[in-house]
Amino acid sequence: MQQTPIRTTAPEVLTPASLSQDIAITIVVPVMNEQQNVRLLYEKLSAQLNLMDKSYEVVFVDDGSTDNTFAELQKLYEENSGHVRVIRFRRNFGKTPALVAGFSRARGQVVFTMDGDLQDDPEEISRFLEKLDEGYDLVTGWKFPRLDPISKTFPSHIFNSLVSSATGVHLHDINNGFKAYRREIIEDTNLKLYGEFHRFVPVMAHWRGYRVAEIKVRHHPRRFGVSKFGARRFARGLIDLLNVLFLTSFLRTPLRLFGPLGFWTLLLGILVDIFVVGRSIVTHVPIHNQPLLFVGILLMIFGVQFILTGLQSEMIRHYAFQPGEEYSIRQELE
Ligand SMILES: Nc1nc2c(ncn2[C@@H]2O[C@H](COP(=O)(O)OP(=O)(O)O)[C@@H](O)[C@H]2O)c(=O)[nH]1
Ligand SMILES: [Mg+2]
Repeated sequence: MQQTPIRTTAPEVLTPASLSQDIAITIVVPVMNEQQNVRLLYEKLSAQLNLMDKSYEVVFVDDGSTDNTFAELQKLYEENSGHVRVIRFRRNFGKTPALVAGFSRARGQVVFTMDGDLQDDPEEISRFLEKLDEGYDLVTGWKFPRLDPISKTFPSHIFNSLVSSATGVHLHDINNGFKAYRREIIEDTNLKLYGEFHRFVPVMAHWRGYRVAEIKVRHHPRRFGVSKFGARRFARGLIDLLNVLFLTSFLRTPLRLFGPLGFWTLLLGILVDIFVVGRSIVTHVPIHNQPLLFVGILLMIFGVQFILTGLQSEMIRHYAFQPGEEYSIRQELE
């Protein structure tokens, strides 16, 4: 891969894996119950990567599969040791932890993530690399046309529009598992991935100043096995969106969110009660006979609570602060 001539800043933390970077590409494949797919996928992947003449490793993360996925992976490992690595979780922990486990072991200069169900096409790998060479740090795939049932594509469309308008990161297919990362991103200890945050990596990476791009990729319908992403995970995605919005905009300055909110609520409460008092002077209706009085009181209490929440959040922020987390360096000339 063509690199910029200027030295890139060394990762802040050197993991043992990053010390032996002699592999061009790592492909991390999270799998859950994909017994019929993993071998075919590996065969396609290795054929493609051999064709491209790149050194590579494929890290499968078996996330508590209850079928024969692990047995299949074990066979693949025995037949292709050196190229295949397998991590097996004790139980199902979710896609994000699986990707994080894969990242922590990846040795490649470029790290791909890819679904294990043969819906992503390994032939697209070279197009991802070309895009990275244009100077991007993260390239994410846009399944086009997407060959999934409407019950998946419709919610996904809504989700993508929501994320796009809420975050300002305009991607068409944020949930796509097929992505390529420059090593720096996966070594960035400030990109904290937990819960179901894997889908928001482009948003968080963009927010830290990484250059994010999208390319259209070919997509295949699922042939074997079943989809695991249904309505429940969609709902979790929405909650996570709110969370990510908060984390990327106000985490570092919580009082800026809660302060104005509290101030305006408090002010509104005060104005409402001033109005109540004024009205009682004019109409001689005692204030305690005016239900609006209590609305005003409630608003004032909420306002004070918001401000206190903001101050408490600032306190947590103060103690949790770590030097270096508020910036992200692209290059250093020294
Ligand atoms: N590690 C892990 N992988 C998962 C989990 N659920 C699904 N996957 C994998 O994520 C990829 C995409 O899942 P899939 O069910 O095809 O989702 P869809 O393409 O959105 O229908 C596949 O490789 C699955 O095996 C999970 O709970 N943990
Ligand atoms: Mg799929």
